[in-house]
Amino acid sequence: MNNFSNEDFCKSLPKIELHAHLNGSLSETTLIQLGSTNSDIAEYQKLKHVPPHERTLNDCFKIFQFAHKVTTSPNSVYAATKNVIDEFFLDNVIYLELRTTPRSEDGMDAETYIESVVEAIKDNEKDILVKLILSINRQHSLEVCRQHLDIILKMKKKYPDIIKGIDLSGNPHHGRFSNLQKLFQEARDHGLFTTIHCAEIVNNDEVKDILHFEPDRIGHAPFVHPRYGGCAENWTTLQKNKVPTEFCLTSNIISGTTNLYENHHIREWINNKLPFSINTDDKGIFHTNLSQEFEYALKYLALSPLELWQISLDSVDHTFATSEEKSLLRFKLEQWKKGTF
Ligand code: 6MZ
Repeated sequence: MNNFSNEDFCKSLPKIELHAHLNGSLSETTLIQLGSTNSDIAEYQKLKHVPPHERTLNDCFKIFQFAHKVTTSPNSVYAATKNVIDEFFLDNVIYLELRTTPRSEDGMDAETYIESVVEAIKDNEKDILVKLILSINRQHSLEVCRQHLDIILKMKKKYPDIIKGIDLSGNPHHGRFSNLQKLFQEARDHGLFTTIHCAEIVNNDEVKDILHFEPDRIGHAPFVHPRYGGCAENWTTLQKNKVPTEFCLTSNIISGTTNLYENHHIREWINNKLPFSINTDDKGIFHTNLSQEFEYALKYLALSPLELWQISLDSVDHTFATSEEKSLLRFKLEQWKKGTF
């Protein structure tokens, strides 16, 4: 193998990012460019500096408003999206599935919001393939979720090559998947892939509903395995369904769902040979990037460089890309491997 340091290896490895929320991914440079005040920037980045035992998942959800304050016009949403894509490209991410929640602001309705994100994706000229997942926020009323789904379906018809999936996210202390399941089924019937944030708190009844729905992917899943407060029945279902899980190591550490990288629940997936990908979640809020997340996996989970390459390759299977696009991504990874190992 080339004489890479761990850091250089993880940076150079072509990577697949499947779980990145647009407004949580804004960098300090972007916040400054979009006119954030110094105190708002400090608030947006504050989690990093709060001692672990004093952070909660609820604290994280207060932080997004500081990004939302500056992404209130079509131009700022466009610029934010463009910067996020460029930053992932510079981190050698070759495929990015960005997700975001439709939002209405004065002078920008939810359709215009989505159009602005799509425009930035269409204008991307860098060598990174970008797709969009639209999020339903579980904190919203059923009526708002319904309205958002109608807009999402309309936009998906207009941009079928870009808008690929629908996500359920937001504060897990609010809302229930069972109340929204029909909407997700409708989205699926219209050809959208589904990914659901799952078990960010201990909630075995909801996890059961999510796993029986058999989404294309689930996000995080810290409290599914019995060792972490999940129940045996759900773990058995997951082992049977083999739904790919999107892991976000640093996000779980900073939001307090995991205490140490070494103890991360990803181990159960590795030990049981279950499918997964490694992702950033909110690289701005959690001060990370995908190379760093891979480096943590190398360091704390005792994975080898070749195993990290294999994770990148396997992640291609879990993308919402077309089979031609997947072939191209696999080709890039194989080429890189030939020149590296
Ligand atoms: C659940 C999350 C999240 O949509 O405005 N979001 N939902 N769990 C997480 N892990 C900590 N991280 C982000 O990006 C910000 C929104 O994404 C969801 C939240 O609803 C947040 O408001 P967008 O681009």
